[in-house]
Amino acid sequence: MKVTPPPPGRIGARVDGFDPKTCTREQATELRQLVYRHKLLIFGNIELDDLAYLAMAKNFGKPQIYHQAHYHHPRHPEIFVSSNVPMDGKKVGVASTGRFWHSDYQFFDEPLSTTFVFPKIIPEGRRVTRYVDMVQALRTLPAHLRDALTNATCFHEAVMYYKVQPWDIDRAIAELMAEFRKHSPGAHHPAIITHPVTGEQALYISEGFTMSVDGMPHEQSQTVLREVFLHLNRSDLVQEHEWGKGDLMFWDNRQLNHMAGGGAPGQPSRSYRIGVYDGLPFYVGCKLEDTRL
Ligand code: 7UC
Ligand code: FE
Repeated sequence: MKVTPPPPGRIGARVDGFDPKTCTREQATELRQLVYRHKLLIFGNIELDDLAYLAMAKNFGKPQIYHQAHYHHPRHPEIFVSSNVPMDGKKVGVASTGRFWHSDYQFFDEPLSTTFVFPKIIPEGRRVTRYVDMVQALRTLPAHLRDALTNATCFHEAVMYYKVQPWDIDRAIAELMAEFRKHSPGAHHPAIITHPVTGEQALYISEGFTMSVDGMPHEQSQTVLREVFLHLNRSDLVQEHEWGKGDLMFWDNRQLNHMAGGGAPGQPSRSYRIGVYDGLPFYVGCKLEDTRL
């Protein structure tokens, strides 16, 4: 295996020569240490069928089953399908997921620690995923925002990104939102979190899911968040990573916000995500059910 680390101050190591079919728990443990360090790994030259992908992911922890079943692969519920191409003549998964700044499952009490994404049908055009290094974002955060967020918690929810499905026709948006909130009511987390392995602090706020700063008057909370979102869009913080056939992405949700970018709009595209709980608390002080691993 050949690891090419990113230039200093950047995220993302390239890993060549990784064979997912012979991956063991020990090797996965080593690669997890590498992802905590570089925040993102891109494995090159990967060929994987669905079962082998799932078997590999299990070495890294416990695969997640997404809370909405219409995202699931028809035979493997652990595979979250982002696709605009039918499978066996049927709609599969959800088209163009995650095209907004977020950290996966931030809106649950136990967020998703790590994410694999494996593109299966590669769209035409420039294919990138964008990331913001949230450790760097915290280091460069203007002092008045850091002061406002120190010891604060924020509320996160995903209802605004519910993707309307065929069976929702003729139903009121208010009813769809109430139904969504029943099984996914949102979650509160510290605005600044401490990584359980590296001990580094990161800002844990995203434009997609973070709704408010707890206990702050509404106007003030909106102002603080708007300023934080502007900061997170700073061109020196946003990093683009291009991908193509055979690339397998793996990243640490504790330290990154990400935004999916397909190819050109409307191009056929399909990718398979497997979210993996790594068995550690999401942040120091985060409650964890011990049944994970
Ligand atoms: O369809 C999507 O963009 C999915 C998004 C609302 N959630 C992904 C996640 O794991 O947080
Ligand atoms: Fe995502």
